[in-house]
Amino acid sequence: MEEDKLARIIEARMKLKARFQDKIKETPSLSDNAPKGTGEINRHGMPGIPIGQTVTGKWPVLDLGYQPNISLDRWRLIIDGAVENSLRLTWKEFIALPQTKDTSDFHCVTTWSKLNMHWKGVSLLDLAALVHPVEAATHIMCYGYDTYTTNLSLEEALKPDVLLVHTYDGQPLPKEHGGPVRMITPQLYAWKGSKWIKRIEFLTEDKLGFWEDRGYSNTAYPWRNDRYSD
Ligand SMILES: Nc1nc2c(c(=O)[nH]1)N[C@H]1C(S)=C(S)[C@@H](COP(=O)(O)O)O[C@H]1N2
Ligand SMILES: [Mo]
Repeated sequence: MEEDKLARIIEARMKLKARFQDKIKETPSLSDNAPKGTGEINRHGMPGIPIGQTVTGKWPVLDLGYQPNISLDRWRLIIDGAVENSLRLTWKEFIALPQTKDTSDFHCVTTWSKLNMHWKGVSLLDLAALVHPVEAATHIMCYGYDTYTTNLSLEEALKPDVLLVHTYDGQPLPKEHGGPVRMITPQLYAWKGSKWIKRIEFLTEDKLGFWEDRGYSNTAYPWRNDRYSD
C-alpha cells in the first residue's frame, strides 16, 4: 500500500478510537465487575468460559440452511449508509488493506465455545477509518450473501478484535464457516458476526437484525447469559 494512504488510514483510525474510547470502556465485556463464568481470566478481563458455555474442540456449522457460493472475482464488500465515503471493495482491494492477525474465542448462543482461534483479516476499525462514519453514526447493520442480517453498536463494532476474517489457522476460511469473508465478534455471542459478509451499513439509530428480531438479545453479552430478549 502507498505510504500516504496507510498514513491516512492510521490517522483516521486514531481519531475514531479517540471518539469511541470512553463508550468502548463502558461496554459490559470491559466494565462488568461481576462477570459470570469459569476458567482463567482472558485478555479482556473476563473468565475464559462464559456462564452456560461448554468448550468444544470441533467447530459446528450454523446457518439458515443455505451456504452461498461466492467466487473471489464476483465477491464485493459494500460499506455505506451514514458515512462520508461509501466504498465498494473488490477482493484485490480488500486484501491490499492493512491485515490484522489475532487469536480469540468464539461463543455460540447454543452453548458451545471454541477457544484460541487463529484469525487473519481486516479490522472493522480500519474499514470504518476508510469510510469516515458521520458524527451521528451509532450502529451498523451487517448483511450476508445468504440474506442474513445482524446489528451492532459502534462501541462494540470498533473494538480491535472485531475482524472481517478470510483466513483461519493459516488456511482460507472454509465456505461452511462463511468464506470468503466473515465477521467475528469475540466479546459477544457469535451470531453478531455475519458469515459471507456482503455489506456493512452505518446507521444513525439502532435496527434489529435477523435473530435480534426473532427473540435473541440485542446486546448478546456472554458473561451474563444474555441470550434472549425479555
Ligand atoms: N450470514 C450468516 N451469518 C451467520 C449465521 C447465518 O446463518 N448466516 N449464523 C450465525 C450464528 S447463529 C452463529 S452461532 C455463527 C456460526 O458460525 P459457524 O457456522 O462458523 O460456527 O455464525 C453467525 N453468522
Ligand atoms: Mo448461533
